[in-house]
Amino acid sequence: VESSIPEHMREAWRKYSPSGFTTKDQFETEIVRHIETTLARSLFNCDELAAYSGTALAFRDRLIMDWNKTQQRQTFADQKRIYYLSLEFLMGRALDNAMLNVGLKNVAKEGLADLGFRIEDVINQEHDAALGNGGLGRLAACFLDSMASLNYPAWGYGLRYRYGIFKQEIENGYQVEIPDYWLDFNPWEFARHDVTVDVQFYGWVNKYTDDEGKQIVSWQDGEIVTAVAYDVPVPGYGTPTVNNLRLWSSKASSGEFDFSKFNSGEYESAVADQQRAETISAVLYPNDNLERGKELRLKQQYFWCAASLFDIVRRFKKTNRKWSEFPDQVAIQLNDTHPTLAVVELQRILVDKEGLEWQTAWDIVTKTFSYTNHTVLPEALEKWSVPLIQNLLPRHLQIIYEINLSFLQTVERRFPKDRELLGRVSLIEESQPKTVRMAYLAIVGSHKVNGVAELHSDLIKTTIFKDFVRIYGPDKFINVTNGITPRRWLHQANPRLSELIASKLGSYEFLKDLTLLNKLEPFVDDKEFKKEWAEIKYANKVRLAQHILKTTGVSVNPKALFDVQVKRIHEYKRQQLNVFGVIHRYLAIKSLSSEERKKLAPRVTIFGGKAAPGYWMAKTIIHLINKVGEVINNDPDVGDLLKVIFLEDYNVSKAEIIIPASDISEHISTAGTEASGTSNMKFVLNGGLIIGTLDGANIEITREIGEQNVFLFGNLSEDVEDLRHNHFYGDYQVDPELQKVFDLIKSGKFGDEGSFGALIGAITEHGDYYLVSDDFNSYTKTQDLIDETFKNQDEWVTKCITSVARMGFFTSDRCINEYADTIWNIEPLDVAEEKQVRART
Ligand code: OAK
Repeated sequence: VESSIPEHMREAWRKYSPSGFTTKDQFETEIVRHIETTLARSLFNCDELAAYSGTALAFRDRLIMDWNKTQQRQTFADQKRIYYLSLEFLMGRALDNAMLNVGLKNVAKEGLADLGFRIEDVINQEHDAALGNGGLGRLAACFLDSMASLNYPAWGYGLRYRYGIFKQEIENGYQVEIPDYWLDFNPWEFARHDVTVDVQFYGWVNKYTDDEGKQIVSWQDGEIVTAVAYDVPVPGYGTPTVNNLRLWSSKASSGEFDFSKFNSGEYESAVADQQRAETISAVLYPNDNLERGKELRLKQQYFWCAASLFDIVRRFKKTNRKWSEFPDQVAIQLNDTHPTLAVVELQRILVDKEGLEWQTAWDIVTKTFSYTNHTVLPEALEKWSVPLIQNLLPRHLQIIYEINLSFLQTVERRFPKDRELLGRVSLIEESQPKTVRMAYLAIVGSHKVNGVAELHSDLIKTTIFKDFVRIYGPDKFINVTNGITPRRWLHQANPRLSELIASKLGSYEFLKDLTLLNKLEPFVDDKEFKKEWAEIKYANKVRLAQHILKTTGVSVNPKALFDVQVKRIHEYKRQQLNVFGVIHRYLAIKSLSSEERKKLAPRVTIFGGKAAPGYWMAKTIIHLINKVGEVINNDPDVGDLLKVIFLEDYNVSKAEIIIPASDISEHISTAGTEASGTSNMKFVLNGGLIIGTLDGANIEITREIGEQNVFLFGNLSEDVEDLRHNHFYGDYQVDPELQKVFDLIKSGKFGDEGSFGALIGAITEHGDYYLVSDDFNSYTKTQDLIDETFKNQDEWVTKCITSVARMGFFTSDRCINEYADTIWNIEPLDVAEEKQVRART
């Protein structure tokens, strides 16, 4: 329902519309007003949480005014928009980001100090918005930041889960999952109870010919669930643009919901209906790189796709354009295959609702969509059972079959003699039951398909999507190497380093053009600069050491080399290789005399990451790390030479503490398995070096920063297949040093031999799929080289500075500009007039 104030009355609006605080006094007025009125608290009961709430509300008010203007500006500009569809947005905290982006962090800091609070304590009150699992979800969040910072007219569309990713606790060395109920107080969302979409499920399809001889298809009956929009403002850095992230929440439809049930005594069943509707957006599925084919997940996907598409089409229709212009106004990016039903839904809207011819509609659809693949792991590729879709979305299944038919006909015409090809590329897999191959559907429904790092984009072209390259030609398949936002991952997470860099470069302009970092390189010989650089790293390590002491009770030496592996726990990411390496190091220490030990370089090995609740092997790896830590950390022979830490509940806000404190971080996936990795970029940008395999974006990082600045090891992706083959058919022997590690584990030194036996068995008995043994020797040798290199601190710091100076390529701004130019064909909006000079903090 749209309404607008008549022109002659708008003067009053303009006169009274709030202008937002810019000074410390104005900020204090706002925060106190919010604490006393919005929160009904006073100076007698204002704790840090209340101070956080008041500050957040003050900044929210500011953002929402810019948000309103941005939306008006984008509507008037009437340009093409990009819609980023992602089931995950791993946003983390919003307050610090909002303060820095509008350039008022110092104002807030001083204002809060006047009122008796330290800004860090206030910021730490915020609960992370954790609507994602790992890489894919955090990438979506970095992209939103870049799209706003570059003034692209962009919307994110996702689900408003009541429970985000679970909170992890470690009990007796085991992972325990605690629900993440995060919506108690969330000042960053606006419920739009007037923006709703009714979404249909189940029912049946009625096909008939009307009086004029036209084929009519209608999807009837079934049940209706209502989607309610919740809008989250996404501020750009140093720009008036505030874009929108729209998250859908499910509730029982008021049209559908049977209120008479309440009166007729069926109270309980009425409540049950309501709860069933609300269940759709209740919880984020906690799997990373794994798909389990559950009906509720399919419901989530359709619910979100249908609501988003309805919203996008509604906005397009207001412009009164012809349907053929839809792709000139709308670009939709599919973040992996999770939103692929949107392809089918748009075809349904155009054909069934709007009466377009099939082929006309399909041309519009394929010009609108594009698809990003984020993994080659077979267990993560989505395949939905045909009977499941038949029951839940009967009309969509028909449309999928029609898309498939016409696709296979074109393939047959072009490759008439290749019968097997048809079976291989069919959107339907002839399994028991039949399944729909969602990645194939996404390819057929898109004009561009991209991988997320060079190696990964090459791999998808030569392996999982090989046949499609033959069919469509190579130009449809492109690479867009991932990136990260330097605002959160440098300026916010590491303010002192950001400040030091700015002092050398003369401004904070590098945060908007990261290639400017290359101007740091001449300073690698500047003694004073290097000293300050090292001091900042040390201070970050002290801060992490304090966090470790507080959360684990273990005291670590901040002068030791901090070796960090934080990411989801997965066999392909090979935390097991790391922990076996730790045990190997422990054995080495134990074998030395106390004199010899004095020559060793002390090290703290830090792990963090969640295991999917049903992923038993990943949970066993967590258990082993914790048990190994217990033994080593309490062994007096070892002392400071080695500490092993598992940090509970790794998430975005913890990453902001951990990453700036790392000396070496581990990106050690089996070559060919990690599509890109993005934390590798974050660590290097924060002045840490990396040990890694030639996998994902490690390869491009190496190319940019130079081989002498990276510790590479292990087999190459092109050799993986042969090695695996040899494990079964060759004469296979476990690496002898690794065997000693296994012997120690099996001796019961770390307890629980039973379950750890399975970890070992995977390598010794079941083919070592992830090549742990093949890479073990090269890994430990490279770790020794790291120890040697770290002893020469001057050389080490040179490597760090040089690397940071060469990291400009990995900003998500570059990445978004590439998508805009090569896939979306969309321009940023000119905001020069609006642009205000904002004080930087
Ligand atoms: C999650 C669920 C299904 C499919 C893929 C993922 C996922 O998180 N993939 C990760 O995406 C990141 C962003 O592109 C990459 O950096 C990671 O390598 C990849 O594992």
